[in-house]
Parts: sequence; structure tokens; C-alpha cells
Amino acid sequence: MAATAGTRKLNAHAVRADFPIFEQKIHGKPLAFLDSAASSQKPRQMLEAMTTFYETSYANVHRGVYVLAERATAGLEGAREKVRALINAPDAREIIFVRNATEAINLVAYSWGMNNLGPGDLVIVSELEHHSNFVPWQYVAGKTGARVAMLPLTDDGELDLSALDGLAKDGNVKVVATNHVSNSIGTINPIEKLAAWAHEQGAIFVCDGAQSAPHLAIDVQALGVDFFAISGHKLCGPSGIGALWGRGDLLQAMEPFLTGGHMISSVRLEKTTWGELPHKFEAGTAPMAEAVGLGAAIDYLQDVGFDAIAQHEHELAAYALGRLSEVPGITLYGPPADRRAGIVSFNLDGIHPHDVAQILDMQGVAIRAGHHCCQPLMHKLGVAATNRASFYLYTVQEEIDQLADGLYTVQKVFA
Ligand code: C6P
Repeated sequence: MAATAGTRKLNAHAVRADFPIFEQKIHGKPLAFLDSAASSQKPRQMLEAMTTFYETSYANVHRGVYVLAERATAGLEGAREKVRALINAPDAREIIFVRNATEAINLVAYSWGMNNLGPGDLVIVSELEHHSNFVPWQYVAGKTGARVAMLPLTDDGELDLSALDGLAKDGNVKVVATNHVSNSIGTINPIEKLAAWAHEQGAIFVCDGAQSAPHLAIDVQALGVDFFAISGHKLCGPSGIGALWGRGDLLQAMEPFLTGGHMISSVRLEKTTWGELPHKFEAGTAPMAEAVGLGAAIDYLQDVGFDAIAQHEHELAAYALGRLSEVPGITLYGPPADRRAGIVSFNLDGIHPHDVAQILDMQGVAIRAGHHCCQPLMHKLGVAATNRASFYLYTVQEEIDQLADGLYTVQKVFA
């Protein structure tokens, strides 16, 4: 893999050769895959790591004393260390494997929220949130008598931090929960500032890193957050695995989320006691092969380099904003290129996003159309849905040209 060989500038064509999915045509056209924010494609190195694990080292983990069980356990725990290093968490025992970012946030909302929220308390989320970082808080607030408030957006699609102190007048702020990068409009949020403000209020700060960890170098200690959630499938790993990082003292004090096998210390009719971290939060058989795949994906991304990935995506976003802004009747959403990740949302006058996406598909272009699991944001933007193109390390400029050309075809079809 010589994606960045020598220099730190990413060579997306070389990267692309590692991804077998691009070897095919779609409707006879080259595949322009512009939906990486929904889920990323997979490099051969990750796929091979999973196959090798199944072929040579597969057994259940933490239970057996035989060679295969030991290899499998080493694979799982090695992956935990890779996730720790990916986000610069202080201790691998604070990394909890879950199914995805949604489960990670639910874990915090239930295990922390059910025991720490009550009447008079306030959970602050933002208008940019994915439902995964809003609905769990709304649900737990409903159960505990706490309230949820939304930090509004500016007209540029950025969080209006000047509204924070006003919101705090409505209750005891106990949780502030925002995403790091918006999946809908690509805004990169000022997490250090938000976390510092949350701590001044005596609140915890929960960061939804589903759209940042795949694209930016992350340091949870420098960000100053208390919890950080990621999904493996968005960072070139397999589906079915994600991770939650939480501050050790908070995790220690929390009740478990799921109970059953593996997460216990002792079980008697009268009382069950919980295992040590991370096991307390990992009931049942672990996603072992998925963890190995995730570890290989992290190795792959680190080999390319997160600074190179972020720079590449930044250039693509600027290019896409330039190309798309030339299309007549287009509305682009979100902040300027220098303050956004590789995500561009737009609408074409008078053409429903689903129609746009369907006609683009005929030209080999895959984008997402819909509310992107962000209905409060769509409401704020005054639309039911948008089209969204999202980029990753394997995205090449030609795919954005294919998208822009495709939009003219869409307009001809509807003229
Ligand atoms: N966003 C998108 O197309 P899961 O489904 O648990 O892996 O990730 C949930 C999630 C949480 N937060 C953010 C910011 C996200 O973008 C997502 C997933 C996908 O935008 C699927 S809706």
C-alpha cells in the first residue's frame, strides 16, 4: 500500500486500488461512491485480516485456556488498544466495544442518565444532532423528569455558543451532548469550548464522534470530553462494532447497561456483582472478528495518516462546493469550506431529493437523499430532506465531476 509513500499528501487513486468495490461498474458507469458518511467502503487489508482471523485464530474469547482462545483474546484486546491509540484515551480498559455509535450513546444515556438525572435537570443537545444523540436523551429525560433543550444554529449552520448561558437559566445543566462533525451539513463543532462550558456548569460532556473519528486525528484528552462514541463501519471497519470511550471514574461509578454472561464478578441467588472495566459493559460474546477487522482498519488509516485524510477531504469539499455552486437552481447548506468536513448537502429547485438520487444512480453516482436522521435540523432548514454527497480517503475529484455532470442530466429529465 503506497497511498502516501514518502510524502504526507494523500494519493486517492492509489488508496482506491485497495478497495475491491471500485473494480465494478454500476449501470455501465464507473462507480462514484459519495455516501461514505452513511458507511465507508472496505480496504482489502481489513477484509483479509478478518478472513485470516476466522481461518487461523477463531474461538470464543476470555473463556478458553487453549491456543485458539488465547489467539482470539489477543486479537480482541489488541484491537481495544488500537482504538485507545486512535483517540488517545488514557487507558484501554476505558474502551467499551459496542455495536455502533448509537449503542454507545444509549449506554451513557441509560447507565449514567437513569441514575443521575431528575426533575429540574437539563440535557443540552444541539439542532445539528443525529437522532442517535437526541432520542436517547429525550427518552431518558422523559423517564427521569429532566428536560432537553437544543442549542440553536446560526444562519451559517454553526452552533451558536452565545445562546448557551441563556439555556442554562432553565435548569441544572447535567449533560451537554453534541456531535463533533455534523453528518448532514459537515459542520466541525468547537468541542473543546463546549466541553469546557459543560464542566463550568458541573455537567458531563458527551461527544458523538461518529463522523469525526474516521476523518480527523482525535485526542479525547485534549478535547476535554467525558464520553466519545464511534462506529467502526464508518472508518473502513466492518459493520456490527463500535466503541465508547468514557472517563474511568465515571465508568467505574456507573451501573451496567446490559447484563448476563461475561460482565459479572460473582453470581448468587441473593446478589450479582459486576466485573471490572471494560467487562462490566460487555455482556455476552464479544464481536471478536469485527474487532480484529476494526483494528486492521485503524492500522490502514493510520498508515495513510489522518492529517493527510483530513486535508484531502477538505480539498474535495472546497472543490465540490465550487463545482456545485455553478449548477443553476441549487441551494447549498452548511458552513464555508474552511469550517466543514467532507460533506456537502444541497437541493435542486423543484426536484425532490429522492428523484435526484435515483437519476444519479443511473449514472453510477451514489449519494444519500433524505433527512439523514436529523429531522430537527431539516425543520430548522425549512426542508423535508436534502441530497448529501460525502467523501473519504478513496474519493477522487472525478467522482465529484460525475456528480456535477449528473445534476445537469437530472435537470434535463425534469425540464
Ligand atoms: N449516520 C448517515 O448517513 P450508527 O448508525 O450507530 O453507526 O451511527 C449513528 C450516527 C450517530 N451520529 C452521527 C453524527 C451519525 O452520522 C450517525 C450515522 C449515518 O449520516 C446513518 S443515519
